Amino acid sequence: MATATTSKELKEAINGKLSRYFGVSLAEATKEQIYKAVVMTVRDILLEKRNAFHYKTKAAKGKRVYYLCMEVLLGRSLKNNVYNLGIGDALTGALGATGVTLDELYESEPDAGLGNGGLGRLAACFMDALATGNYPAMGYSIRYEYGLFKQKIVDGWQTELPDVWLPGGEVWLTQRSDMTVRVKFDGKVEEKWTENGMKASLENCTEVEAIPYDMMISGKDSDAVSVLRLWAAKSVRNFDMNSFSEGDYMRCMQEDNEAELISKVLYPSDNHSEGKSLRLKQQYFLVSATLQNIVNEHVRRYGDLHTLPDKAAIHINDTHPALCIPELMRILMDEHGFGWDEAWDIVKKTVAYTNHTVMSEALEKWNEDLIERRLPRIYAIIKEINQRFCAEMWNKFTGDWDKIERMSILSHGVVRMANLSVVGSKSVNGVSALHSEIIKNSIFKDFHDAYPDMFTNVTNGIAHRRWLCQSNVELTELLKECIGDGFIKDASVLSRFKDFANDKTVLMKMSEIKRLKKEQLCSYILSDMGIKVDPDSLFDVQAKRLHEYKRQLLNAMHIIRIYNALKEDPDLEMQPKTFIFAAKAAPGYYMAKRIIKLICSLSEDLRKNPNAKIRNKLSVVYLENYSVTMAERLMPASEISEQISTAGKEASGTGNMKFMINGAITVGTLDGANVEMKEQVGDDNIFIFGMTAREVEDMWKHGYDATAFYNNNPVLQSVIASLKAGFNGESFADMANYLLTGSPVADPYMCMADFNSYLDIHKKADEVYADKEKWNKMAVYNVAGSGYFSADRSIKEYAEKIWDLKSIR
Ligand code: 26W
Repeated sequence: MATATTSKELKEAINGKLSRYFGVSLAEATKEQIYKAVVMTVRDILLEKRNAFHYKTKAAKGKRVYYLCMEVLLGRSLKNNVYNLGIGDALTGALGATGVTLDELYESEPDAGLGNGGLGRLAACFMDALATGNYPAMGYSIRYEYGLFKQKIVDGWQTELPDVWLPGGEVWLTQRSDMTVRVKFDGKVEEKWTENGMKASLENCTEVEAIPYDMMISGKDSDAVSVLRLWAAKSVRNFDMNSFSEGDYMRCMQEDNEAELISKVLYPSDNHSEGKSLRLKQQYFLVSATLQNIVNEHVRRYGDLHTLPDKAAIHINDTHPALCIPELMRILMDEHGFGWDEAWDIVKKTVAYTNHTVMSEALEKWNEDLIERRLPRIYAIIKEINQRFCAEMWNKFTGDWDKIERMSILSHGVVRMANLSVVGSKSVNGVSALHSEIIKNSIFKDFHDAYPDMFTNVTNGIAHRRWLCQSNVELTELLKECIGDGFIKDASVLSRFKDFANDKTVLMKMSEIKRLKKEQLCSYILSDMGIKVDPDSLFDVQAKRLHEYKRQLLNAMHIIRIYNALKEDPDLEMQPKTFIFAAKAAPGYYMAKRIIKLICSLSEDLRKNPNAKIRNKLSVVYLENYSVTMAERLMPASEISEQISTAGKEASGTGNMKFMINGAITVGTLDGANVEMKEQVGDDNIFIFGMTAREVEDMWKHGYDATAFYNNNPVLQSVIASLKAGFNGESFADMANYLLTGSPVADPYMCMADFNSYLDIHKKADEVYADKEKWNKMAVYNVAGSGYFSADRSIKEYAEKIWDLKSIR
């Protein structure tokens, strides 16, 4: 079948799907049936494209990249694929008289929320950029049955509900039973002498089937299609007849459930490792299934595994898939007869690692006995890797026991996954210039001393076609009028928009577009949450995971400050403001949930304030259930983007880039990619405040004295007093204590230290906002400066600097 791309062909194809799968014609079909038929049709186009690209890659004997990640936060797919394939008009034509529009179909798609936040969304943006750059790429993750929980706010508290995405999302997945593999857990290592030396195998182990489901991701006007392979766990069901004869039917069924639990649900913590056995199983499940798949395909194609490093780059996205290092060793040695040195050489030339966080609670450490029990062969290999590595370090740093101890993979009964990742990789990179420097001087200092050349930086980027072209059509049209459409494929072209910074008509249009996007957001908030928002107010937005280090609390303190000023003088002249928050908290993270409660109470308190003068000038909105799709509505409508983490803590941030490309102005610390954003737009087009990473370090080292800030600052005193007095009938004395006295625990993110500087920068932002032309000019510079933060650029850097990967043309 030739690829359908005209209206007529698409209509025929959709009709075919409807009659074959649902027994209805286009005229009779429900919206849901049409949605599914359209997706199946698009999927066919992608499959055909992928096959053609596959063929080309094979002919060129091209190297491939394999990107391993425990999370992929895809959001919706239909709009993105239709856009990238350029078949929107044809599809609209095909839908013709059905009465169902393409937009309605887009809206009916559930988000694939198979990720928590930045890490997972980055993986999704990268799949897009890889395809657009014509790189042969496969992403690997888990086909969780339940994605990130749905957030429901009840009386200001977050509650969690399961996210059932498969019924609407499954239609994107193509089951590849032919590539099913088995993953082994538990058991005992048996070593046997064979002709090829000692061979280890696992006896009495538990086996789980890993079934791959493929999802295609189209590039923009390119030949390549990225394949995302998601593994689902299935019980092997070789029923234990003994237990059946004993009538232990229920036990059998329970074992079934245990196997399938592995791919049941995404762990909802972000930047916090829990050390749970099921999570370890998930990680090994992903890693083992993926490596078996990569190795099988390589052997099928090339017959010999010695060439693996020339044909495959295996990338581990944070330490979560780090077990791929011992797993590749296992496969090479136990299944393909390689000796240790040969196998290690291949691993070290193939695997590369990206670090995404320096937060100590996020650094994964598994109990040795857990790994030993669950993965005995892997444990033995890790021990051997460690022994050899420590011996090597002993030669390099003879006598420096402390250093060697710090670098050791095994220590005090735990396996340090970050150390394993560095030891087994050819390259380690951070995700922004600042972060890449910090890891060299902090968590990986010893490794950097030993192998300085291993370390590099690749600053994150975003799929600018999704975050600009698809979610802000109006701004995209304006850009096309001004600078042509070259930026769609090459985001660096956006810099030409600078030339329009003094063009009054363009500045006017910028402001009209922002206004329109704000109105659209307002109607969405009204219809979805029943909350009325004033589009004439300034939209000041903080949207990201809820975490102490991201300092939503500092934002709340600023709002309390304004509230207090208004209570004192309701006639205070000020630009009316709406502070918008969107964030999910890890279910077990009490402090994060408490911050949500504070924001919601503040919001209610303001809503109930009897004085309309106050109400009209200040409001707070907490958007429930933040998701990729919500972000696509939110970013284009934002005017101020809050990127206010304690400097040194946010590895990069990618939300910051999404706001920027939509013309929002950043209020931010010199943290993560904010530093480079400032370089791109110039000091005058970003609002920077607060301590630098070095100042933060110093202050923490020399003792952070919150009370000193409090004693010298009456404004801070009034904010603390208000927290104690409370909002909407509830005291937040606990938060006041947290900020002030370090009780019950100290605020390690030092909100009090940056408070003054934060107020000052907001004052400055207010002044500029009053001068609309100046503000719009800043917005122009931000859009123009955002081109660097395209994922296309990030991927090109990975391909050149780390993977040695060529695009196939
Ligand atoms: C094991 C628990 C756990 C889960 C997720 C630990 C750590 C993570 C992630 C690495 C956290 C994360 O998403 N980090 C974010 O990665 C983004 C993409 O590089 C960066 O932009 C963010 O700054 C960083 O917080």
